[in-house]
Amino acid sequence: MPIWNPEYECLSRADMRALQLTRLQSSVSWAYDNSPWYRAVLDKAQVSPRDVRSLDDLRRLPFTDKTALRDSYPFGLLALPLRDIVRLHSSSGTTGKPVVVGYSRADLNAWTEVCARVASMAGVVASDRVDMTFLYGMFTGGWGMHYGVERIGATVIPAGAGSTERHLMMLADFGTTVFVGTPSYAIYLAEVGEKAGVDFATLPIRLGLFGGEATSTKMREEIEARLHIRATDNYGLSEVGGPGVAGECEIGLGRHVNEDHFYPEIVDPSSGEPVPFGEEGELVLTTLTKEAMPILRFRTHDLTRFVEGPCACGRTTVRIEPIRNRTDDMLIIRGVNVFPSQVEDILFSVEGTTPHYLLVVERKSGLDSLELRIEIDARLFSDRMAPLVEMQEQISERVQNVLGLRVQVTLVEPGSIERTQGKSKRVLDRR
Ligand code: DLL
Repeated sequence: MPIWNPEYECLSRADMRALQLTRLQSSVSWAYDNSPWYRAVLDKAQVSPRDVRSLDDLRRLPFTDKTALRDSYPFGLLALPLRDIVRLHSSSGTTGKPVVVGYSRADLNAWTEVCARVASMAGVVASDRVDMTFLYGMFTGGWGMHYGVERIGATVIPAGAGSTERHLMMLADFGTTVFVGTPSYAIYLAEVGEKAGVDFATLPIRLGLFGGEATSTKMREEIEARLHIRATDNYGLSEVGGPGVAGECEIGLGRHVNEDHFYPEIVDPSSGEPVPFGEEGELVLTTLTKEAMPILRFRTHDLTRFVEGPCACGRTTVRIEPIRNRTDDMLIIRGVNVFPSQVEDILFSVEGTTPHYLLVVERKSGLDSLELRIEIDARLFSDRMAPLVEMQEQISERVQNVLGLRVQVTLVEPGSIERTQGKSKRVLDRR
């Protein structure tokens, strides 16, 4: 498959490192000279841009955490005056103030480039018709992928988070070939379509670009089977600009990082020290080209590992494994550490479950309790209780065996767990 920008995506390792160093040096200097926030942070840590003589010197710089972005709300991290900012986005923080991100004209151009790369990597070509189902608005997903896909020359259908019936109508009438959105929404679209009698096998749709949240293997297989498409995954986050940080090529082993724009490190979440290559840790990103809001060593909280060796697709950019967990997703229940994805994998290993579930955590008489609510296949919902009880027992036994945790399993009616057009919420922590 063609590579969007071989000049950068296929650089030799030595040339990439040289480019990264030059860009890192100018990015740190730029932040120091133009962002009073970063000047204060670097002065406090007693490091100056001149101390960055090699890529390893990056470790001498302090981390940036989400609290820095919240504390500097709204414009404290900008390194350009507002008259030079041509776009603002913000992340959908559930508590407190959102994180605000500013872009200069050059930033928008670079963002479009990295989004074009991930779309092209996934297989989007100029003749495609692309249904954008991400929310347009302050969320970075809609606009970022919109411009990326448009740069490739494909036809963008900017329907956004509109009505599902309308998406289905356009899918048929416009001959849409590519879906862009969250995996949760793809499942929902399949569900609504199937109910309305749509036969996806007969529609031209062939490819899905999923991002914004993790996709489990089961979810991915289910989407592929129900929508009759090939699913791909891409990753990004608002703080460093939005989608376009990393994407999946046709080989599918890891996600290529656009490392000429984002310098990735993987560190031990507790010590902050780099982990040996190939071991799991927290992804830390430094922007190498952002003018309006350079970010140094951002703690993403996303857990991943570097993938060894060159990729058969021909790109030489470093790869990371798909992200399943965040450090701050981990629940501690009666002293047991549990990632929601572990529970998800167990649920999905049982015949007859669906991808719709919710983990409810409560504290009852001083003790934590975990309830797993899961929708089951409509065909299993009947007057006969025996198969349901058996299934319930099977799930709780597996959870007990794998996680050493007793949980309450509640099988709920098909359609009773809330559906979303954006990112789904899997955990309800009532403690
Ligand atoms: O979700 C940016 C984005 C939009 C990426 C569209 C891809 C496509 P935020 O709302 O700031 O930005 O959320 C960022 O979402 O730190 C991850 O925890 C999670 N995330 C994003 N993409 C993936 C993915 C956008 N492909 C946070 N796999 C990140 C797993 C993902 N998690």
